Amino acid sequence: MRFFTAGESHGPCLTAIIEGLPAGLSIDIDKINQDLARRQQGYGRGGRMKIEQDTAEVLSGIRFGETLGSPVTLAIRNKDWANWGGRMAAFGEPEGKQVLEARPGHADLTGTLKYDREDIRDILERASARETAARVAVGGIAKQLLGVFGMTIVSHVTNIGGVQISESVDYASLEQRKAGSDLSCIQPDVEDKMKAAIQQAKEAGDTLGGIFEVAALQVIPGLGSHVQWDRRLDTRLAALLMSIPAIKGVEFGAGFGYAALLGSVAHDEIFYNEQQGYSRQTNRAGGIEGGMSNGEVIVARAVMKPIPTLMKPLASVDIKTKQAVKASTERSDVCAVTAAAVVGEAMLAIGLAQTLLEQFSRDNMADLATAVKSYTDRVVAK
Ligand code: FMN
Repeated sequence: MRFFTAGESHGPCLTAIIEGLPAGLSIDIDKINQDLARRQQGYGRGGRMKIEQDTAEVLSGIRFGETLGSPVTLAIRNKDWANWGGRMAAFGEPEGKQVLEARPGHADLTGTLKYDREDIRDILERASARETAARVAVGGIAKQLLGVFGMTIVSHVTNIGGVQISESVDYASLEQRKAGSDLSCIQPDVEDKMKAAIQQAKEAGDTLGGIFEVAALQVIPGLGSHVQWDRRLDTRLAALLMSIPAIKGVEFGAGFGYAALLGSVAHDEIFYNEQQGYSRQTNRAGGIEGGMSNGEVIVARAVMKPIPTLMKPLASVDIKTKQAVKASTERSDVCAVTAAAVVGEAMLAIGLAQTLLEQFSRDNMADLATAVKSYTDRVVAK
């Protein structure tokens, strides 16, 4: 399963083309739209999210609620296009003020030089994380494929600006625990502190980052492989999570915490009984050993840097005059870790769906289900 996204932040729409989905997968568009709505939420978001009401439109590949095996095209219209049509027109004379003050931490300066543009807008429109709405739509389809095989994806925010949760999580009840939270945080008292930190940053014209955790439950064991570097499941999932704008680190299971552990306490001991088969009492590996899912919950965390657009801008240079200036201020989020977590869910779902489809490559859902069942009957029932 391959996918591409296209579209500028203030262009007419975002599009995604997904190729390689089996025919006969039932698609519930409402579920995709629910994820799109979740990506728009989170305390600390900017004004743009109040304008948009993202919904996915199907342009190809789905008929009467089922995939056809042909490429699926999804489109998400940008409501803000109504205000930007002139400035973002495909043809005609340039309209509107050029952006010339490169923002530190964004794609502005390097992108403008590399692509030989005069207006930073030519770069920022695509570098903007508005693009991640298209990925969430693709992830919505990947989640529905995984759902056929009992796999589910959840996420929550564990740290904002250094304010960290202290409780450990039972992933099966995660959704209930974070219900009603504006930040996807399971601890209301910690969430209050996170909100206060965001508010304080906002008042100071500053921004914040943080950490989110994504988990995949009921994963079929043996997805991925130890035999080649690029077939390792952790290789793929790390790359997909790192591809989210502003994500600067990814870890699985105990992750960077392994540095402080002895081998005798780092690894998950293996047990066996006839009813349950193989089992473990701990999951420090985060569900992946030897580049393969081991049947435990897959747990990954990603750290997001603070948003680069600051209302109290940093020092920069005007790319035309080369004079010292303050960086540009585009309408912007103060903190978007909660939204990034929804994108993280999508990327995790996409990686697992891609691996599943590579491993059990079939053109239709009936054949895929038969292949997966014959495999799981052998591997899981042992
Ligand atoms: N950066 C901004 O400057 N303003 C924003 O409003 C903004 N919102 C974001 C929302 C989400 C969900 C995500 C994942 C990122 C957001 N970012 C925002 C981060 C930038 O897109 C990102 O820092 C930029 O593209 C440069 O890429 P890099 O940080 O990976 O180097």
